[in-house]
Amino acid sequence: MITPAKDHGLTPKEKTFYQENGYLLAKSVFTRKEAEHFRNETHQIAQRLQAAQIEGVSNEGWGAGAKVTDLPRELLHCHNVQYQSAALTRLISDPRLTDRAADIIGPNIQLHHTKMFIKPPEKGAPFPMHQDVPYFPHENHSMIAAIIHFDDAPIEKGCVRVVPGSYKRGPLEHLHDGGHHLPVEEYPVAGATPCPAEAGDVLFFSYLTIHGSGLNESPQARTTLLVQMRDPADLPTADVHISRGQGMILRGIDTLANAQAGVDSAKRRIVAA
Ligand SMILES: O=C(O)CCC(=O)C(=O)O
Repeated sequence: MITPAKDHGLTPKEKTFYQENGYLLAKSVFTRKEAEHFRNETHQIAQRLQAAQIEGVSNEGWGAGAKVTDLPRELLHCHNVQYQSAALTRLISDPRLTDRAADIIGPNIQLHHTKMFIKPPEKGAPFPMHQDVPYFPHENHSMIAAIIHFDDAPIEKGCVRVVPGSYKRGPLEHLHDGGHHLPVEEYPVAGATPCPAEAGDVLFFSYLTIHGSGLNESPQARTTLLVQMRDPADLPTADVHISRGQGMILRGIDTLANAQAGVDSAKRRIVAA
């Protein structure tokens, strides 16, 4: 029998699944009504940015997406949406999200970045299979993504796909053309395990888990917010992917905030800069 979690953490069964597979689809973390509210917030952000002709909001996704499909591709995208919507600021520190993340990372959770993706109907861009580690490597590999689904993401909408257990292989060599990705012949998107999700579900996975997603071929948009989080004591090993808001504590405390000058705090300044 599964013992229900007392807070918003994972059940023992979910923890075991994550440890074995390096990913977990947590069901109904948020209600459908809440998801609809967040969906409206993200679509309004996209509309405002497009109206203001902000460059890069609408794009073809990764260049390497062309290796996955010959069809037209489009992605609406924006980093760090917590600077654009108070509702989304509250969402990323919601205990229903962070308590679950804490059962994977540990009690203290630090934001790396957020990014919203709207995969438009019929041409929502695919992501070739990859690990996230080449984008922002860290010493202890505590980094995880939580993809919060704001609408249903069945297979035909280009839901996220994973290679179960792949995080145990550690960082892999990637190709670096049009996004860091794995060879598409060896790692076809269609060959990976689909994680179809419903509005309000959250998909957690390690930055070492091989993942990607297919084209949205359906008549409806797929809308998600990806929250990338780490243990604050886990330091970056490269001065890359620095963005506004990085370092915000979403749960617990920053265990290195009071570190005296030294190797750790000096390295951390790379991130905080
Ligand atoms: O949202 C998706 O379909 C995949 C996103 C992804 O793989 C990434 O941002 O690293």
